Amino acid sequence: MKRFTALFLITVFTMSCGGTPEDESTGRLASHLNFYNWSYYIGETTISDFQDMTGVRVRYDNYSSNEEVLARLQAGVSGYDVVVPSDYMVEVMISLGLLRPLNHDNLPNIIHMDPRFMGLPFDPENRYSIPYQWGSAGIGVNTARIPDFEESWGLLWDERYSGRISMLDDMRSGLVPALKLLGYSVNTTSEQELEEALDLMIQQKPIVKAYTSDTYIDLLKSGDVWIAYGWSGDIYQVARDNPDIRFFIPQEGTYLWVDNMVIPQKAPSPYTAEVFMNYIMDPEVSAGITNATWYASPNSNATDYIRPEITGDPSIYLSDEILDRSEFLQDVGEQTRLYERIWSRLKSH
Ligand code: N2P
Repeated sequence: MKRFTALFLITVFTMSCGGTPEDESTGRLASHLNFYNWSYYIGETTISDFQDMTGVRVRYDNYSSNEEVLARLQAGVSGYDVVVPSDYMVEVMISLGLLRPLNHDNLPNIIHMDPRFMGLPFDPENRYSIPYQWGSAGIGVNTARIPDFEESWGLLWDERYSGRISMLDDMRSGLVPALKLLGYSVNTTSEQELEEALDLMIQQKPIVKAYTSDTYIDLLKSGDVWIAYGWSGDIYQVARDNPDIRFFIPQEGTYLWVDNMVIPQKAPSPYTAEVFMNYIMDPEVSAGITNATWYASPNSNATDYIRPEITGDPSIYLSDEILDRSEFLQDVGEQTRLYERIWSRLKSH
């Protein structure tokens, strides 16, 4: 009897902490899944449908930069089952041993994926990562306030719009407009080039209202910001309700990214995480995400379920030609320190 009570107490205790554990051998899913994703990056019913289908409760939490996720994983935060880093960050995380290899037997929906987004250099065999969504960076403009402008990164430096400009807030994407204006690569490791980019950013700082990678959506909506450097889908999400908002890719070129689902090495429920990843690769589920976020889907079979104004928009579904000549961010290895220093000098200036 005593033994029974003890067992009962242990069970109740475990359930209240982390819920029931998964068991891959019997196919039993965990009672909870912790999903850590970019903000404004999910379909309307993506999570609730998964919960209804499986009975797994999803704890959903958001971030707005790759460096934020990396810092958490490096600090040993072990609660996440699925996170969604971009290309270069997958490479960084693999090299630091922070990710867990995937069991492809649990991912049969992989057949739906667009081959152009599989086997990319940061994870050539998709051992650790499966693409989630992709897109570009550019500028959102409130054309009611600024009817005429040149499609250049230079718009972000136009003093007439002082206090109405917002910039992405991380050391890699944050430097892209300055590097592109100067004609340099977004992956430069030249100290000289980065110093020049920093000078430009310092010159711009007094007219910038905010460095932010998530609140610019609200700032554009409210009219506090008229020119936002941001990611394609985020700006399209504002434009959907306000036709005065326009997104463009500056003529100097930009960077593209693919964000990818990965399982951290210390994930509490890696099998349930794979079941979730497989669910996301279902064409209709992936289309549901694109229809809400206006980011492109890396799932070939999702196209039929995506609204035609999205698949037909050349600034969202970029042509192969633009894809070929655009840069992706890459892991710059040791030189990451240089970027960290440049970025913190900008912030403390
Ligand atoms: C969604 C952000 C898209 C991620 N808010 C950029 N990699």
